[in-house]
Amino acid sequence: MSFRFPDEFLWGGATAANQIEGAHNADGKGLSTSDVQPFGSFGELKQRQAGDFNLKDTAIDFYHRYPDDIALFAELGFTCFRLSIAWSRIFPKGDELVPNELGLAYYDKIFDELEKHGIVPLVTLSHYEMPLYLAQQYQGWKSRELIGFFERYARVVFSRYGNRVKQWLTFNEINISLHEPFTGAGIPRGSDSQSLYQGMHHQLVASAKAVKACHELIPDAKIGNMMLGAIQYPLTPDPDDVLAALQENRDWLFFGDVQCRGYYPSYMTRKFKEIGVSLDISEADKEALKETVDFISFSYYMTGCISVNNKSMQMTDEKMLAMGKNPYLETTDWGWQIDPKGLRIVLNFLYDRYQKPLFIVENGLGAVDQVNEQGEIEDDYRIAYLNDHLYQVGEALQDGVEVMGYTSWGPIDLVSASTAQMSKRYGFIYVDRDDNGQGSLARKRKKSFYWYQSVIKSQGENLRAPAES
Ligand code: BGP
Repeated sequence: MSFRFPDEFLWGGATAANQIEGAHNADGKGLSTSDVQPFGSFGELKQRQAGDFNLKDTAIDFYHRYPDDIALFAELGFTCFRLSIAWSRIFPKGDELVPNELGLAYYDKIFDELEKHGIVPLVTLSHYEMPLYLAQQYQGWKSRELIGFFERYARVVFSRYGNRVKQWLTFNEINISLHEPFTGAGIPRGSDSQSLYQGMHHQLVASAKAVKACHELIPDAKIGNMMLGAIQYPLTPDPDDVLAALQENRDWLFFGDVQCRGYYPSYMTRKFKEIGVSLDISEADKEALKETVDFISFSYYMTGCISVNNKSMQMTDEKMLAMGKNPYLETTDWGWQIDPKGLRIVLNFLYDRYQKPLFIVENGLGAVDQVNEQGEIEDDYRIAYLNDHLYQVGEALQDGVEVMGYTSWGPIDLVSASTAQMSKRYGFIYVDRDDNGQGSLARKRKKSFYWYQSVIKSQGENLRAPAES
């Protein structure tokens, strides 16, 4: 690619506490919602019992191995690392008044280490977990009280780390709770739309309050929202399909609209009426929502199709997030449709809609890797996937879209969120651990490690045009 990404473009990788740290009950940490999801975010919930097995209890032991892992990120050339703080390390139950000092001290060490290597942290306040106690005692975000608990937590971490952390995100994939309410919001599964949207409203208010607190406490910081950016295309030009795709996309854009514009979009008034939802929105809530995010972040893995009348439309072979099949696209081994150009489309689409800087904070290929006889991992498929997506980011930059950076998902192998597997690997760095928890946890550079290193070094100049163009 003759194009060079801007000098200030941030390159890195993204993770979440519960998928890498392990040490699930160390140093005063409380149980989190993730600790009762041993089968992943869409799997059955299981109350903790002595001696039971949960891959995430140790995960990849980042809790203890972070100095070596961060050194590897530095070797890759990362200028940015996305991680999340486990809320239950800071407030083990969630409704305490005083934070857990040992939990706070742990993240001090992480930020020190990143600083040592000149890597800028991008921190998610809540990535698919919260103190379990809040889910059990308050039914999670269904309760308005969580707004105050979350604001207290946010203020504590902003005050503590504000001198070193200048980039923040509020809730990971906030829109996913409409599909799976327990994982991100601790709301009981099977709750009706009224409870779901009320819970989402509480989260949106809490997100805005965190934005306000961040602006107050760290004036030179930027804080963004985070959405799962899976755009839906109409399967055919039938206006019914086009309208259905518009409406389907509004299910996730609704969150962005509130977080970027500061008020509910008018199309939700009709929708709420039609589905019989009547929200409790106070004047104070409306005022709070006016504090909008500085930038928009999103994850990008796949796109889907929508059709109303076309009976021949098939669904992807994905148990959790099945989408309408697009005849032009291939899928990953986990049934996610691979659509590099869709990333350029989403970037342009969001920029046209909001005119705010965008940050791609997740993208990557979950695949089974084989260690060959020479002990190497030749993950050319991952290189191809990432090359094609990053190439489209370059195209979007040339379209004039403001893109702050790109953090690929899981730069080091980690436990998958949806299926809680180690075998669904995303990393440039291999971790010797299998789905049963067997393995030495040793780290090893894959072929993609050297590839990503060279992409960062060349500021994207060595990305190759996709084969078909
Ligand atoms: C996103 C989540 C991540 C992550 C990723 C990949 O939805 O924010 O936590 O895990 O998807 O999904 P999976 O791990 O299920 O392959």
